[in-house]
Amino acid sequence: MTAVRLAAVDVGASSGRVMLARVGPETLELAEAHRFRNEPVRAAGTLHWDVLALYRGVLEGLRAAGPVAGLGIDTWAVDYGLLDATGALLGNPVHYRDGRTEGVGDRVAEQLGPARLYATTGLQHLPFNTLYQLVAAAGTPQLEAAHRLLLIPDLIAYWLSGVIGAEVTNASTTQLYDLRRRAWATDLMADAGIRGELFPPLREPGTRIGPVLPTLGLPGTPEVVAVGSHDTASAVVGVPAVGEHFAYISCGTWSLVGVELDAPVLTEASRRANFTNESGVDGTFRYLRNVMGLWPLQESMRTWGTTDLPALLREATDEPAFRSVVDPDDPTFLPPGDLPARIAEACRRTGEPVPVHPAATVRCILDSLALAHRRAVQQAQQLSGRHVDAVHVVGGGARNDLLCQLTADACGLPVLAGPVEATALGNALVQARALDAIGGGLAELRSVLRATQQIVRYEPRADAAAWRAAARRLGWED
Ligand code: ADP
Ligand code: LRH
Repeated sequence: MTAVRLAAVDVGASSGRVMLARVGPETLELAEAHRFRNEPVRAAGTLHWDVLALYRGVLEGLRAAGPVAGLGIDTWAVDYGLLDATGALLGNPVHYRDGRTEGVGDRVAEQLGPARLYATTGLQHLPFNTLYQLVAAAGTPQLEAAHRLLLIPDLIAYWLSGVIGAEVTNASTTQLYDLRRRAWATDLMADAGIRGELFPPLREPGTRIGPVLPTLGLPGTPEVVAVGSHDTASAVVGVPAVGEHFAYISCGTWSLVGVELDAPVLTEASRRANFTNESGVDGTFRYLRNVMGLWPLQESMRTWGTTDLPALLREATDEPAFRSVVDPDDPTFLPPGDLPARIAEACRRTGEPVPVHPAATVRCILDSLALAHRRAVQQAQQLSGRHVDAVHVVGGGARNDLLCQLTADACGLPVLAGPVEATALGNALVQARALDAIGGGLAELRSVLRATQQIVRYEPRADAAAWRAAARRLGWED
């Protein structure tokens, strides 16, 4: 087997990138061909993804990457574009942070039965699950006219290859996918008033989709490969863990905190704790909870008009610990806007000291996020019975020294930070395997990661009592 050149297209909520990878049994090299901002646009009161700007970024990146044997696409989950009968895009995809789903999720879950929903889909209740977005869009001319619904990575794959399909790891985030039958949950769709024929045939990660359309004029004729097209699925492939006793935090705009399992956990306790069972590569399950992640920090920086994150983090490191803590998953933090004001308001509501300057707000965000990481790591273990002895942090958050140390302290476990581009690496590894440039299961793919990628270890400092006390302030521990 010789190493192949591949392009990994990874579009996150804050930025998109096309990474050029060289992958073989002992080779895993990654270089950034192109990075572009992902800037949502509010128009006529609705928050949209600028999907054509993203597609342009993808094309520019593929041109910059040069000839490759394959390319794979992953993006954030749940959102979709609608196509008419000729394959034309109907309108701009709506952003999951748009307000259209307000109140819809609770009502629909009640109607369909929360226990039935969980038993069928295994999914946590998030207000923006595709199911709820589609119910919110019911009756709109756009949805009425739609012939097909494509999740965002499948939409980009369609534009590149002309082939329509729905990759399973991302389909499993819609709350319209039956995780045990590994098929669309057509009964649920019917009961929710959603047309089943909108949904294209499913395809497994690690299968070939087809060659890039020659009319695009891209270098070579790369094969478009279905990877874990949900970015978190690719990120978890890219976790350089040994064995199974590890937790992961895919830490970027969101923190996705959990364990990798061979079977879903569908107990009532798991449902009540709002843990999700998303389908992973090689038949695994991502048993995790969405934690608000670095979004409050990103959005605070936007409010302050600053881009100098390293300076802010240096100042936050010198701030006193645990002065103010909030629940990062407070639903008021979900929509875009003035996050520093909302954090101050949450502190006022709960009797915490109100942070008075940006460094104090940043420290509050990071202490609170580390506490939420602690809670999710503990609960993932309790609910799944899987004991963990280390926490892997991957994604942009792995560059945040303060957060990694606080997470190690909060969890009382070593944190292994990196790779930052785990998602692109997981994407490239699955492509390489589909193109026969590398063999083996997830354990073998991860051993290539460990041999080639830089990982930083943070040991927990002995202040367990202080973390317990802080968790008590949020009512999370007795
Ligand atoms: P997503 O895929 O959701 O867009 P990423 O994995 O790219 O997110 O992570 C983005 C986050 O990484 C930013 O919100 C920021 O907090 C963090 N980050 C990026 N660069 C740095 C840095 N130099 N130091 C610390 N954190 C960083
Ligand atoms: C992370 C992510 C996450 C989803 C959210 C919508 O980028 O895919 O796994 O819950 O976006």
